Amino acid sequence: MMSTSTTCPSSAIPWFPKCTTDLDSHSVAVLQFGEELESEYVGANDPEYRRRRNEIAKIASMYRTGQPIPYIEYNDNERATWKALFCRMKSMHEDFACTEYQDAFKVLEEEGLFASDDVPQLEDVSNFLRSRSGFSLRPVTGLLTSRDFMNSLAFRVFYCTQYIRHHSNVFFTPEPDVCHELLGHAPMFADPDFAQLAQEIGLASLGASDEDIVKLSNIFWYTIEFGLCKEAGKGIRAYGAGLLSSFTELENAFSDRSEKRPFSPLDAATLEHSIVDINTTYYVANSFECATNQLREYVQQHNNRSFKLTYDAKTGTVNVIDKP
Ligand code: NLE
Ligand code: FE2
Repeated sequence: MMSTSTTCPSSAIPWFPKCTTDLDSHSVAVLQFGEELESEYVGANDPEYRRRRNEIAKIASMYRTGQPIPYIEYNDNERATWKALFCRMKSMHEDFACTEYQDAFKVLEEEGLFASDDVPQLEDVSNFLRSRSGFSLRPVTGLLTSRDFMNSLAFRVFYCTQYIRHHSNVFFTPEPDVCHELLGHAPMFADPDFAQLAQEIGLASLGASDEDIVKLSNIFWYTIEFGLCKEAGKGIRAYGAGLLSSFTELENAFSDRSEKRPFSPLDAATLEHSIVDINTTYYVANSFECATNQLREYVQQHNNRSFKLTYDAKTGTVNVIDKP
């Protein structure tokens, strides 16, 4: 997932976006198993599925900041995949999802944005999130570099795929797809404390060294993507999107087969993981606020940038301040 286009001599600061329109030049997906569909999971041998994915990806590749996200008319097959996963996950969320997730999910249902019979539209969900936490969604064709993906979070922009997983593997896919973005990520971005945690990871990634990007993307992985948290009276709950959108992953996290550790950014930063298999280790945060403070401290001590940044929430821009 590492970027090659933005690598540069260790003394130079890698280019980074200063505002959301800057994202337009850096939202080109890099392929892993995305468009090439090499993985057994992602419909490699289904030409109709490949055609459809490319069709949807093309829409995302033409997207520019400020435009509404084009609606996709999902077909019967795609809607059936959504419905199967939606119903299965919904039955698990009451026992395993954190309260913030459940609360936002309820509102999404009440507002008619989430229902089992059709795939929600990114544009509608993006508008909902903007009104809740200032986060908005932006369509993307597939996996980006870790750097580009995390950079956008600094501006409260979250890249979302719009294609849907292959119907042969509904309950686990190694790739992000629209089900993962919506069932996993979207409800969490409605919560202000969670939104803050995600933005802090983004801000730390701006102009970071390649080495620090790897560490931050591991932290992202073990929090936003696969994080667990403690809840008073309820024990451990899931807040990571890869758990909330996958029956197989969620079941694994709450079984004895996986290790649970207290969240430590320093530890998570160097813990490797496979991107095609379920995880063997998960980190449990005390709260989003606590995780954000831990992250700030980690960044201060370990992120070796030669400059400081401030974020202006009113204009959505970052200002670079040279370190004294
Ligand atoms: N394994 C997740 C799912 O099936 O929804 C997707 C993870 C994407 C990082
Ligand atoms: Fe994700």
